[in-house]
Amino acid sequence: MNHYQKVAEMYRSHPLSASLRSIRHRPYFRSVLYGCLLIASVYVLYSFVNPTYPVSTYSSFSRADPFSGDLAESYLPVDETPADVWRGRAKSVKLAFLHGYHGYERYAQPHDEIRPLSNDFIDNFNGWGVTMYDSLDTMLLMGLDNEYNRAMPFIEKTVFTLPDGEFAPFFETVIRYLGGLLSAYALRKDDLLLRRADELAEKLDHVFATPSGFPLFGVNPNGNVVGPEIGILAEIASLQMEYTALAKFTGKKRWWDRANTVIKALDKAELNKTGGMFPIRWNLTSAQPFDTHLSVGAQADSTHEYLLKQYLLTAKVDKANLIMYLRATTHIITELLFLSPKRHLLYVTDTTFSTNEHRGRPSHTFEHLSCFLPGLLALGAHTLPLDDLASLGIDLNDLGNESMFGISGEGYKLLAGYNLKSLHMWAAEGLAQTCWLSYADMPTGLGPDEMLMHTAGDDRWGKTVDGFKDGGGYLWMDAIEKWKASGARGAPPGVGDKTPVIYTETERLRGSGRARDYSIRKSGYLLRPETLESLYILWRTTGNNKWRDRGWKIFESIERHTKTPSGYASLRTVEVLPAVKDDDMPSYFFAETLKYLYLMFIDTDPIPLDKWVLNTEAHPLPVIEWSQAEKDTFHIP
Ligand code: DMJ
Repeated sequence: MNHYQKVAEMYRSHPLSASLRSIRHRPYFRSVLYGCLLIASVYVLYSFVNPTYPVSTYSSFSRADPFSGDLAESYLPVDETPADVWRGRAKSVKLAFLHGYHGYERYAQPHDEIRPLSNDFIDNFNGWGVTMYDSLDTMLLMGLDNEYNRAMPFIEKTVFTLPDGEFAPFFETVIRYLGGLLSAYALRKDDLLLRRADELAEKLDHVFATPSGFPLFGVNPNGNVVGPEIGILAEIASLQMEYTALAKFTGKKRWWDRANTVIKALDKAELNKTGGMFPIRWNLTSAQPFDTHLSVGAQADSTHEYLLKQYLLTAKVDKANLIMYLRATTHIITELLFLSPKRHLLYVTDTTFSTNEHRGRPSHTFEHLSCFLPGLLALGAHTLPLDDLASLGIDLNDLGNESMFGISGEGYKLLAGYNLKSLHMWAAEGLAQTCWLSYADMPTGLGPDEMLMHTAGDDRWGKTVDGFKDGGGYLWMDAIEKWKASGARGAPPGVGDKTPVIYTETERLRGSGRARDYSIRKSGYLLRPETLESLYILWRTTGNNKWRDRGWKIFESIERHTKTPSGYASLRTVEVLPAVKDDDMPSYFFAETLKYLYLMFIDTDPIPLDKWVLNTEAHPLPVIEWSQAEKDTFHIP
């Protein structure tokens, strides 16, 4: 008798097996046994078709009082991870940075980016060494002086020129190169960095040769420019922070004028057709919107981000940006946020208006790029007196306009009656939860680039149960009332922890399975930062360690599935194991992804959110207070 036969015999002769055998042979027990099996199979089948998920619990939600907006320490789970473990995690991130950056230095410097599978290089952002520029301030924050010192001679020698017929993409050049130089200058005060930043801005300056003062798409430092008359929102209006910081550091009025022209044009734009929010396409001659496509994702994201951040960067004196931020977020919250039908995932999508349609039509696309929004909303709730706008002389009622399409002005009135700070935090936590789940649902633990959310009718987060026109209450208004009445139990719709659903291989191949409430449109993971950015800000603003824990899980997945001998590689798909890599390591991986992870795990806060503001490429800039002399020179009221 071999080993397996012996084991089988042992089980056969076990008294329990014997009694089960005897039960199986008695007709009464046999029917009970088969009955139970039948019930169990029906239950399993039913759960597949109509799955239930644990209801969000209050304990997983970090705010106690929707009206005061105060953090309730007693509700925060205790961090069970010892401090030295967090320190070790921060060190692991630093080692990851070194691994990737040394790969770049060895195989690609001074070109733009390394190809981490072939160890080739690519010049996709002017060929001036974008990885170095984007990495400088992360090195300084991580205390990597050797790497910083090795980069400086290259920074000094870069020739900001391009062959005829080639153009620097203005937006990318500003957020990566200029932002990188200014941020490193703010941290290290090395004059070379500022000199190079100023010189680069000079080389790019022809790009502003439009009647509106909005920049064109691209510029050759020889003076030639390129780009259509219809520009893209994110590309024409994401320079305010960099040019304001440059003006402050150099004392040059021209740089402030560049920023201020854009701010003023945005402020004067006609937004009645889009509910007070900026659409994606703009006419660079008239400085007016060209379409009605509203989004916080690709081609739009950073402009919405810069409304709040420019206000914070300029020490909260520039009210125009604040008001534009309040308008944009009111429209986003009331019209662009949706709940999925089964898991009640809160997500943000884009909408388009057909002629004279009162309400935009949602695409239900949910982009990884949009996952910066929860962090932005949390940052706003943390830094603005949203629960007391009157203290700033602002009444939300006045911001709405009865003739607006998309939102009738009524939305503003409704929101004005409630605690805006809590609403923004709820939206932030619900959205961050969905962004995190898009990672946790995948076998790689990394999130896809784009999802198509399932819908069952009009699931706007802010929709009334009976329909807007019938004057019913908003869902969340209902939720607040119920919450108050119930003594604060249960999270608002879409907020709170949910269980991940990882598909089996059969479900993946079939393209459906247990309800996840979405299908995947673009399944790659491009080493993007947005979800980590929001986890970082939520952790800082709520103090709830669950966000930080999730950051660590994502880092573990990055290490496990994207690492190569010379760096880290984007994934072609997050849906299969072993993960399939792409020959690509974007510079923002060093500027943003690894920086947010590091800042999340260290036990100090070198760039507090009330003293530093991160540009859209995560380059921190210090809050700027204008002196009277600067106000006079720059004509700042
Ligand atoms: C970054 O370059 C910036 O954050 C930009 O604003 C959009 N997203 C990429 C990374 O995903």
